[in-house]
Amino acid sequence: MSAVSHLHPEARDAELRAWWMPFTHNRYFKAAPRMIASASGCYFTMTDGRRVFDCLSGLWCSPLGHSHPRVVEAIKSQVETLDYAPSFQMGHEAAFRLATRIVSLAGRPKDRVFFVNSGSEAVDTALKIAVAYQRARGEASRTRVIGRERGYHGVGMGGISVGGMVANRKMFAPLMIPGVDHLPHTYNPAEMAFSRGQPAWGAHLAEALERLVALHDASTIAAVIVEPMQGSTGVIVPPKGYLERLREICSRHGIVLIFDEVITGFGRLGTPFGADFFGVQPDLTTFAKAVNNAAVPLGGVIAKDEIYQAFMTGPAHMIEFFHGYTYSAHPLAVAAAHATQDVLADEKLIARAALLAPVLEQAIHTLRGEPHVIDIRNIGLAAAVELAPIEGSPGLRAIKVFEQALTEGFLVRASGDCFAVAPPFVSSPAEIDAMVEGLRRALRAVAG
Ligand code: PXG
Repeated sequence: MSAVSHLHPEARDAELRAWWMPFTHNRYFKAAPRMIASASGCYFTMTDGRRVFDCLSGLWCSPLGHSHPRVVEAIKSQVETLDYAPSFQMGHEAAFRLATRIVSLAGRPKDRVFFVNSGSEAVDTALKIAVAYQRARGEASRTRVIGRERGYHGVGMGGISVGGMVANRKMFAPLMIPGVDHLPHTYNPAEMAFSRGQPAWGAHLAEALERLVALHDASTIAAVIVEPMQGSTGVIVPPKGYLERLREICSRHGIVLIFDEVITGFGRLGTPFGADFFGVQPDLTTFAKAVNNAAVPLGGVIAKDEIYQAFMTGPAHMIEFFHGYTYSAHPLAVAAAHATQDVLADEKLIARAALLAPVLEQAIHTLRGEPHVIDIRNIGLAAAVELAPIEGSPGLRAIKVFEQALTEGFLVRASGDCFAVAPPFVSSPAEIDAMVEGLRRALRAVAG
């Protein structure tokens, strides 16, 4: 029980009414609010004092755990020195250093970084770069962008257009960018249920891109955007050979390949980026979340040097790309990112995520056979458990498991009839085992 829920219902309603919460069942939540008071390491503390293990690293964004002392210190000292600096025709040194660090971690030292403040902004920025790049290189007819069913690319107008989650799209059709098409998703439970890591079946699904090229003609297609691993929709892992095939088709037809690495960037798969894990390099990479442990909003796009160079024409005093945000490369976000990158490197946390991945895989697959579990998927330090829906009430089973797990002391993320976990890189194997046992108890408690 939170402090707010101790109030008389009318007082509680007044207290809670003004905030229209994002991606939330507002009325359901406000009837029984779940309030977080503080966070430290892998645990949240609720307003009633209960400690809850953070099974999803926030919303996939806090791999170091919360309030890491080095991140806290970096932000404190930055706000005292330079709280804000305009990034339009001015700069601050730490932002340049951060861009250099990011391209070096990505193993793409010649490439460039455009800073934004969220995953959604990173996606819309990447789509704009792709379309403008095609025009700059004399391919102005390439305006079409291709996403994928079940994809999540944030909530900007571009992101929902290429996104493939129906609920996020259906209300907003008139606002979407025209000329978008979608690849089929790669999930086929009959072929891949309970796979560990990448499913062996499904590389041929990338051929759907050839069909879209045949349908629309390559001369109309600017870019393809995919998450290397589809996170939000419930850890849908690309089949072996699938991303390689997409890469090959894009290269052959002059299509920009965008990897949306908002979840997979900075270590979630046990490698710096998803591109490293799968051995496939995109032309543009979006990132956000773990870049600075989410202590201050920050995102960005890594662009191949060749793409950047296509913009660098015309007189040197002219702006080359008419795009940017008031808070691009915000000093506090950048300071938090340097500290996060220091900790990831000094404590070898990406390697630690790789070491924990088999611990999670082993543990999570022991949930096979628990009530209503119809699939379990995992890759790197991420996993999802798919539940059979309650007839007539899709999504309700996962909400019940989510609530029960919270009672057991574990905060998971429910989406549809699936719940996902992606624990902090600083978790111990014992904490991962305890998390899975907590989930087992929750599954059993809500069975029936
Ligand atoms: N791209 C991808 C691949 C994402 O996962 C975004 C873009 C948008 O990022 P912002 O910062 O604008 O929210 C995301 C965000 C979930 C969950 O439950 C996933 C996200 C956000 C919140 C919840 O899986 N991903």
